[in-house]
Amino acid sequence: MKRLFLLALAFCSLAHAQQSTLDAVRARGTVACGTNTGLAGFSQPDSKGVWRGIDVDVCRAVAAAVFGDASKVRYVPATTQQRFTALQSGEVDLLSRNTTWSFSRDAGLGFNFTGVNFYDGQGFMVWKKLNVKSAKQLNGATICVQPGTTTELNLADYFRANRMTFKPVVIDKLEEVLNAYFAGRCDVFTTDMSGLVSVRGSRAPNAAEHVILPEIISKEPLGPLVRHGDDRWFDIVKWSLYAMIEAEELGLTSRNIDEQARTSKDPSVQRFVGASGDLGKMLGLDNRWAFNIVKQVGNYGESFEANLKPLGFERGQNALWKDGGLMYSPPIR
Ligand SMILES: N[C@@H](CCC(=O)N[C@@H](CS)C(=O)NCC(=O)O)C(=O)O
Repeated sequence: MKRLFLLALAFCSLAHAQQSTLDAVRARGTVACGTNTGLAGFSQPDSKGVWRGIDVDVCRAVAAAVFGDASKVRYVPATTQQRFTALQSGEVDLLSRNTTWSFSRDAGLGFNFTGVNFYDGQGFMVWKKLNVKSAKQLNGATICVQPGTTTELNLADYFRANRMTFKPVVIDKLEEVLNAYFAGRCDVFTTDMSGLVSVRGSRAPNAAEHVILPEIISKEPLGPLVRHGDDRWFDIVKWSLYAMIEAEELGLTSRNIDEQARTSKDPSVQRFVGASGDLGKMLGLDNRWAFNIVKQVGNYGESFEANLKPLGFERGQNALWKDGGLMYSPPIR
C-alpha cells in the first residue's frame, strides 16, 4: 500500500515536472499575466474594462505568439507585495508589471527577467506649495512609499548618502498610498518617474499642485519576468518583447505588415514574418508568431505612442538605439 502511494507520488511529481509552461498555457487556452492593480499607460483597465498599457501589450504579444490571438490573456492584478508570490506559485505565467530588474530578484527570488520594456529611474513628487526645488532640500520630510519595492530601499540609501532624515509612511495599496499623499498626509510621494508622471496625469485631483523634482536617484529597468527552470517559456516571452522592438527597427507596423509580408524582398522582413526560415518552430510556435504580434499588438513605438504619449511621456532613453536610445533587439535570425 505504502509502495503504491509512493509510486503514485513519484508519478504525479514527474507529470508535474514535465508539464511545461507552454503546455499548461495551451491546455488552459489563455496566458495568465500578472499586471499592476492600475497604472495608466502601463497596465490598467479602461472604462469598458479592456486592459491597456505597454505592460499589457507584452501580455498580448505573448498570447499572439502562442495562440495567434492577442486577446487570449487572463489578467491577474497584483500589488507590489503580492506580485512575486503570484509568479513563484504558478498563479501567473509571467509578470508584466513595471517591475525593476535587479540582481536579488533575478538570482535570489529565482526569476528570469526577459528584457526591458521601459528604462526608468526613481524620482520624487512634492506639493508645489512647499516650494521645494531639489531633492536635497527634503531633509525631515514625510514621504509616502509602497513596501516591497526597490523604491523603499533607494529612498533609504539616498537619504543616508546625503546625510538627511525622513519620516516614511509605508502603505501597501497604491490607491491608499495615493489617497494619503493627495490628502496631505505626506510632503512627498516617491516611486519610478513613470509612476509619478502616470499618477500625476491620471489620479491627481489637481495636477498643477504637484511638481516632480529633477533628481533621478536610481536605475529602474522595468521589464517582464518568468520563473527560473523553463527555458522554452523564457525564450517565448523574451522574443515576443524583442519582436516588438525589432519590428519598429524594421519599419513594420500593425498597418503595413500585411503588405510588407506580401511584397518585401528584404530577407530580414521575410524571416520576421515567417515567409522564410523556421524561427517560430525554434520556439515551438507557428512561424507567423512575430507577424501575429505586430499585426495584432503593433511594434514597440506604436505601443508607446498609443499608451504613453497621451500622458506626456517622451521616448528619451526608450528610443531605439539607432535614434540614441537604449531599445535594442538582438538579431532575429
Ligand atoms: N519598479 C519598482 C516599483 C514598482 C511599483 O510597484 N510601483 C508602485 C507605485 S507606481 C506601483 O506600481 N503600485 C501599484 C500597485 O501596488 O498595484 C519595483 O519594481 O519595485
